[in-house]
Amino acid sequence: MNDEQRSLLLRSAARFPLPEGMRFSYGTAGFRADALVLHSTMFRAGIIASLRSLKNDGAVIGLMVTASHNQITDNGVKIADPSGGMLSQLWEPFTDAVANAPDADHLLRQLICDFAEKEGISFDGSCRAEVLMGRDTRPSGESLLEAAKEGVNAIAGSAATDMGVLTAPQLHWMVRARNRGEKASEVHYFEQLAGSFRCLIDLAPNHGQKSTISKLVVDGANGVGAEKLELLIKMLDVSFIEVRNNGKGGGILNEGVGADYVQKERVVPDGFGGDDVGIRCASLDGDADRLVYFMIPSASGKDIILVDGDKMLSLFALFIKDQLSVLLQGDVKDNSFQPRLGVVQTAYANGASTDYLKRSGLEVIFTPTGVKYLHEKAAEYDIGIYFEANGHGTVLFSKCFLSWLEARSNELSSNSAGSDQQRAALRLMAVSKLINQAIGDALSGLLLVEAILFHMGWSISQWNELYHDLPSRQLKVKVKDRTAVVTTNAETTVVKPPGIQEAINVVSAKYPRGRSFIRPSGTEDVIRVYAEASTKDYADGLAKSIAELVESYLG
Ligand code: NG1
Ligand code: ZN
Repeated sequence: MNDEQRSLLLRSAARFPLPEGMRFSYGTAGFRADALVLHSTMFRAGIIASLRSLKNDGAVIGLMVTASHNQITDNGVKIADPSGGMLSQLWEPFTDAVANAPDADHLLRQLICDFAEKEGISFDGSCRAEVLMGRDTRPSGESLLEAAKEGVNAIAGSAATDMGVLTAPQLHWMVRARNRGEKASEVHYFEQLAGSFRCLIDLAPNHGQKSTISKLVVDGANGVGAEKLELLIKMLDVSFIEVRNNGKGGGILNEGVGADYVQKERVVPDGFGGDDVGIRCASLDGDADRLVYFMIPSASGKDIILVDGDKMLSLFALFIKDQLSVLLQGDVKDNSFQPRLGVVQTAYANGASTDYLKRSGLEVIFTPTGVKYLHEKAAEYDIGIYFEANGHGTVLFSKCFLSWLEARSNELSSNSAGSDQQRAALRLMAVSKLINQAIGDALSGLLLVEAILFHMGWSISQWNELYHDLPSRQLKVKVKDRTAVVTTNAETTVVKPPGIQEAINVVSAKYPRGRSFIRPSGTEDVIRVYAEASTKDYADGLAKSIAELVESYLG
């Protein structure tokens, strides 16, 4: 590193001092905290993104300013790798160390210089870094994004491109597209989603009835997803989707609205009520990477019937498996290639969903919470489908599978155009374009759900009947030190503090179909408790008992 670069870094870093007494951790999904204390973190995340780009020979890196489903006064930052996926876990310890470096000197000499040397990153100008940046609609976003830009600019020759207000998955999609040499603007994103959605609708057995698709009402969490969904609807030129909670009516981001609220509280979000009984409804979260569906069963209560990420996973898996089996039917020549289809869940998946998926002949694997783990696992399959119960997930198609599919589709179009097999191939190709393969995306997920329900001719109730969820309950317990809880076995077993797992087992065994686990949250300062059992009262009772155990061991 030459003197000029050194003094540039030192000068810029001195303008973004670390707030006293703060410790930041990259956690489950990037850095998150009260927006007021995040300027140094943003500046440093800008540096990390530039270094990551240099490490990848100038490939485009993404930097998204968002705190997703958290309250409006929070903010945060996620970094997207060249694939469009989350920042490599190998860089997380360095990222944490950079975020917590006490001063500019420490940051430069003890961290950046050493790390760059170890990673073979050179600052000689032979490679230029590029960072694409986006932010959600939080009021703090603009000034925090400026701080991140300064971080990028502190590495000479780096370019920060501000893409403005975007959903997190849009930014990840753009990073992926740019690095694949594909068109990567917002218009291209909308065109790809709209085009592949239309294609799936036109390939549906009942395509003549597309004008009869029943109404869908979407809760936009008063966030960026609402704004972007409205644009997408214009491009689709459809009238069956109505967007509510778009932030224009004075509602506050994520307050009493949004996918996290609906999934965790299981109640009707603001803006919905008695007039919506029986209608297909959906909720996005604050950065539109999560999606859940729900129904309001009666006008007289706040309860909802939740159709969560597990049900979406099951719907996608069922459709893809069906299309795959049609495509592979009786074709001796191509039977040599047997695509591997796998589904990935976390311990939060409802036990009934796992039973259903296994009964349907699917391979089910578990990982710890956080899409970075699920995504990595799903990528091991030809078609890997992953979802968290909270509605964050996507479908990944391997390069090898997509080339095979394309060849197969070309062959079928010359030999048996219009056959069931050809249509199955075209549907799978359309799914691979509609679904955001960089990361879970509420907008593309929503269009895929809609296309599959139309294909099947199903209402939301019929979809919901795929299996019956076991009643479940989630609680949060505030403790002195959440890091005191250490888990293993995809977070289903606690190894520290000693004795608590045995106590959890004893309590859970008292409830019919009782299952519960605890883990430290990666995004909030709490221990999360999950419990399920054969009735709602049992699930509530089990969750409460486990929360009391946590308090007695750690309170
Ligand atoms: P934590 O706070 O680590 O539980 C939450 C979600 C994750 C994931 C991240 C990122 C639950 C129980 N946990 O993580 O699934 O979505 O936020 O947003 O929903
Ligand atoms: Zn989110």
